[in-house]
Amino acid sequence: MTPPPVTLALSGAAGQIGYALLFRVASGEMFGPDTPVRVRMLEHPDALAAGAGVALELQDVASPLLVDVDVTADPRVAFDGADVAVLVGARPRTAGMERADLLSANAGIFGPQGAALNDVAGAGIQVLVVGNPANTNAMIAAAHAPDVPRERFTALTRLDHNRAVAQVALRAGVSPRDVTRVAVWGNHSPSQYPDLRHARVAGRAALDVVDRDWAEGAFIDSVAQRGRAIIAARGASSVASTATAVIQHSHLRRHGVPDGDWTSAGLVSDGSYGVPEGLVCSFPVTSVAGAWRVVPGLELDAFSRARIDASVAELVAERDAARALGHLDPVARSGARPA
Ligand code: NAX
Repeated sequence: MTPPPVTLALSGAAGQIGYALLFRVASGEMFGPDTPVRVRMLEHPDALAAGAGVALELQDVASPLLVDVDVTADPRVAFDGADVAVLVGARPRTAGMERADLLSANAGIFGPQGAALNDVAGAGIQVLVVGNPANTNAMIAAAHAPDVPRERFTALTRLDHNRAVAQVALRAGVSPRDVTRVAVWGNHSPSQYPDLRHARVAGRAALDVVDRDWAEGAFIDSVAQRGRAIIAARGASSVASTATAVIQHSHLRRHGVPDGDWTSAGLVSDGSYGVPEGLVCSFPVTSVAGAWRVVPGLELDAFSRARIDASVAELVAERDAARALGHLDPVARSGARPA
């Protein structure tokens, strides 16, 4: 029997990541080979024509899974009845822009999008924020959606997780499939902490396979600076690898993480591991019945604690700046959806 269609709302759909993602959605990679999908492309008004062009091309693959595709600049139209919202469209930092300006510009996007999700999205809406600063944008969107459970808002750190797995596999000379229990903690920024303390390589403790100096130095830098390295080499930021990570994030949530392994995702903190409640922080996670769960009970030594605290301090600073600018002011429940 054909499963019911999934409605995907994708912001920034005419951009680079959108273009890399949509055709894979249409071929069934994101929601499964038999699951029909309705695509709602959300774009900036200036990019509606480009979005319409992408929609034409999407029709041209003649995918039997693609029920329909619409393009709009109105979040309330794009998110109406959506099951999954992937929020990619963001304001990039441009020359001379202060951090506060960047936060404000993005709050002006993610606040109203959160409010629209609150009022019109489907009952089971799941939100993945990709546009940077992804963690704080997710926190702002969640703050504007008081009727949507917090755990439905996530920020993408699966790309960082994949980068970490790949570096370990290269170092150890094994397949990425043999590298498990890597964790990425903190902000999706150069302050992040890719952690091998609990990782396994072909069934052995990772730190018995790769040397500790590398794990605490060059490895962390190579993962945390990977985005910059790609921009320097390619002249453009990570696109196809980001689309892959979006697909995997969605797939792992729905179908679960393989036994004995975990992935990483930015979740609204419930205070786990001393991360202040309400921050959107990357944790090692599994998925149970379609809901993310932080991996409990991991021991954190002094090195890990200091690394996590440093990245969390950056998230606190972003939150405080957003709060000072009024972007986290309490929003009344609209009553648009049941509690
Ligand atoms: P592009 O500039 O190619 O595309 C962005 C698209 O967003 C554009 O089509 C633009 O018109 C649209 N947009 C702008 N404002 C909008 C709004 N208010 N509503 C809807 N759409 C809007 O950038 P791309 O390479 O696709 O990257 C997009 C974002 O992903 C950036 O913020 C980037 O920093 C972030 N990334 C996040 C990653 C992660 O792992 N979390 C990794 C890759 C990437 O760097």
